[in-house]
Amino acid sequence: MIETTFHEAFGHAPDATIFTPGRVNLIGEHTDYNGGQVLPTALHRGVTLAVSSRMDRRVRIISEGFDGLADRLLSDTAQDHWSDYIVGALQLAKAQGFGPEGANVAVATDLPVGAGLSSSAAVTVGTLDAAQVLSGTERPRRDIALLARQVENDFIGVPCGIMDQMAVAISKPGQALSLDTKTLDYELIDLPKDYHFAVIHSGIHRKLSDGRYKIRKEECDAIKRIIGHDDICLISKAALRALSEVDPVLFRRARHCRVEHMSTILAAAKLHNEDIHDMEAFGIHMNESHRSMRDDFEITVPAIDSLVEDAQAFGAMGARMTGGGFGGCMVACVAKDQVEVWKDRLLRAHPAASWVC
Ligand code: GAF
Repeated sequence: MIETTFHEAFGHAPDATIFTPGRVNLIGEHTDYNGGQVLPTALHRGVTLAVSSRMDRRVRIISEGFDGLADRLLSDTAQDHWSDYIVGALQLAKAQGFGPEGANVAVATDLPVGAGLSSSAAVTVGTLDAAQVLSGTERPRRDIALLARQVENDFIGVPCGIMDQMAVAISKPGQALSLDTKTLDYELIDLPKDYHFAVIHSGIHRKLSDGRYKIRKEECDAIKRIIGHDDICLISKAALRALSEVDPVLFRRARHCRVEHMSTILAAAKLHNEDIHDMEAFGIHMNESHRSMRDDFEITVPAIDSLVEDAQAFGAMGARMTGGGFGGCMVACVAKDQVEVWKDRLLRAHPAASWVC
């Protein structure tokens, strides 16, 4: 129990306990910093924070998943340590006028580490929510998501988009968040009840801060400079053709964004019915998305390609890598009455992989 961990570390009960879900993205990868569409959903698994205020501008954090107690100053800079996400979020909350002077925090998660299921977004959004509870204030969910991204971008130094923070701040398990990342307009769509979106960890751990995500972001920045606007997902056919003559790598990156954005819009429209034909179409979009991530955006790895291929071959409606790439998880859409058989077969064929949910 997180309250017990908190009490043992700090000698008193927490003032608030907050659960924030992780997320899995069903389709729409690397579109969120290019003005495109995404379709994530919250998981039942996530991050729980127990908190109380301090008055001495210190942040003391005990984690059930990491060793020891982190003893930080509220004014600290990032130290490449797991506690940075909490310190950064509390610092920003204070600067925005709703944070405590310091805090005691206990953190626990049942999300696998390094799996690309947005544990860091859950920690930052959860910490900002904790600051709201401690200060008796409430801001719109979009604002909390934007502040959480600011922590990642400016304090941690990861140039991520807005998908993860919006997903964990707004969607609930069983609901997909169909989000336009340019306007932040969104629709919550109930997921079809006869299908399960299975999340399987490849066993390959990755960190967004390891540099490869940043390279893709820099390639997209280069495309933006060439085409003269930020909306790579809306790049015209003519501009795409012109790009293919200038730089074949950037051409493939841009083609991924354009195709992925369109597929995400079309796939979201299919979710409104339980009809098998719609779910077949949804699955085809998932499969195409994986192909595009593998061949054009080049963010998959052979072990995940093989996991995805088998997931498709063993009867999923569709399957794809999910998240920033280079490891982490696969998501597959499977008819509920086939999940057990499908899962046993897939995990037998891929012993390094593990079931998340
Ligand atoms: C990571 C990032 F944090 C998101 O913003 C998004 O770009 C995703 O990778 C790829 O779609 O989760």
